[in-house]
Amino acid sequence: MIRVYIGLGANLAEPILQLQHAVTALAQLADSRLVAVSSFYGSKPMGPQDQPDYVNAVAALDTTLAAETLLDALQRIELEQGRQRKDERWGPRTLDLDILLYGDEILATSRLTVPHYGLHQREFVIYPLLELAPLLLIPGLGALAEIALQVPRNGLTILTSGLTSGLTSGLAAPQH
Ligand code: ROI
Repeated sequence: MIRVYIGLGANLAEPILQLQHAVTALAQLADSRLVAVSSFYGSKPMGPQDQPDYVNAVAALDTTLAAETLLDALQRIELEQGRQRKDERWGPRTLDLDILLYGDEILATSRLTVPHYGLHQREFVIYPLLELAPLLLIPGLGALAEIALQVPRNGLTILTSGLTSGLTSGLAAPQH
């Protein structure tokens, strides 16, 4: 089993519901076990400011799926929830699912960059991840807690508490 962290984001069409649906879909993924979900956070849009605030969260998943097979599954969930690929860079979206970390692997294929390229700059990724895994080491970047010291919260707020209580069985598992 590989411990994977997935970033969830939405800012259209009832974003909290979008994330809740996505969590349900993640819990049903083949060859995988959903371990924990962070609180849902409200965040200011990164990129163009003329779009609604985002709802963001991070999920921890244990999986035996290969990274690109997992990516296929995540993109299928995005499409099922009405994601439309637009030309506009960094525009609004009904659902974004990003593979942030895939175990301690560093991947650079045409489809996938892991750790996610924006991870260390994005407060809406760093703080939910910190909630799930305060001692996490990011391959090539160092301790998550050290990275967080460099990243202001930028108005990040907690909207709903995490779903970790019902899913904690896996949380005690070692990260590496
Ligand atoms: N901004 C925030 N706050 N949250 C996101 O998930 C997010 N996703 C994106 C861009 C458009 C870069 N901005 C975001 O893809």
